[in-house]
Amino acid sequence: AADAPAAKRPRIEDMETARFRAEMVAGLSQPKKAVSPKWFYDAAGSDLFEDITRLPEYYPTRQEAALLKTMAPRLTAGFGENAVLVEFGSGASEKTRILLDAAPTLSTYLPIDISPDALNAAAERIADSYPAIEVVPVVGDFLNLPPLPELGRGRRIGFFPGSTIGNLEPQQAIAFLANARERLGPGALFILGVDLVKASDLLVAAYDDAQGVTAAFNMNLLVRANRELGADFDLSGFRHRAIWNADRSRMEMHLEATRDQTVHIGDDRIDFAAGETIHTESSRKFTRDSVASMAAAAGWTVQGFDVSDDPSVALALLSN
Ligand code: AVJ
Repeated sequence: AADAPAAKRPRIEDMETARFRAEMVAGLSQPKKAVSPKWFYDAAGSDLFEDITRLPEYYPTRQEAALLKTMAPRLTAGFGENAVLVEFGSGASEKTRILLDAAPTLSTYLPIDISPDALNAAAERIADSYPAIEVVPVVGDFLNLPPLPELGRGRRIGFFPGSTIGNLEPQQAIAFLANARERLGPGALFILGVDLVKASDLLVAAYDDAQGVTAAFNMNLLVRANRELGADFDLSGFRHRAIWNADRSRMEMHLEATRDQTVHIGDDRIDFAAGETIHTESSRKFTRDSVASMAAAAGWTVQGFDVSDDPSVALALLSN
């Protein structure tokens, strides 16, 4: 088959791409099409998310950074000697600096992220800025935690800022927190950032900004599928939607088909009816009570719960 046409040559896929393909095809073959938001974060998607965090409408990053700055001395007071900070979904590790600046007794920083590009760049920047801290980056999906290296003898502190926990279904979030508690071991602490329920117009604006950056972030899923999977999504056939689902207390992002169409992903054919959507992300919004019951179901106790100025976000300090 030396003269086989290029399109028929086998395509070599790494495991991550094979997983992306399997999840895209499975997710788009369901009656209600849905794909996990974790696939947003290729190099371009990670950059777009960084752009989102600087948008005037997207308050969570700014509000959380300000709150973290205020709270850092109190949060880090209980770390003790040789503490190990384990960050789940570390991205650019920007907020981490606020904690590191306030935690002189920290010995090790272990960032876990699904995007190797974002992870390595961030780990290098942190190692440069904090020469006394050992930086041990781990590539992986925090829902399917790789074994963590044996590290130090100090207390382990989980750090999960940015309301990323809001992306998880309620049962998934509890399972994640329980698993993290197990992995972090006795005496662990956990600093959890959550976005809080507020007026729906503020929430919708945060996920449907005037400059269209969030729309580009959402559409990047299709761009990535075209590039990595050889799919043939026509981007002009889809539009970004941001919807507040009050019953489930969550913002939803969808990609809505603007006309009937058929898309190919390799040998798989996916039919879309006009108006049909791919549900690409849920971002749950919490209350103090909903955080407390989620934490309790995972075996944690809420030791502190601090709320920012409006638009409000919160930092919960959990202990065993
Ligand atoms: C990084 C998951 C917390 O849900 O607000 C931003 C991602 N999606 N704009 C969020 C996101 C649309 C963000 N998280």
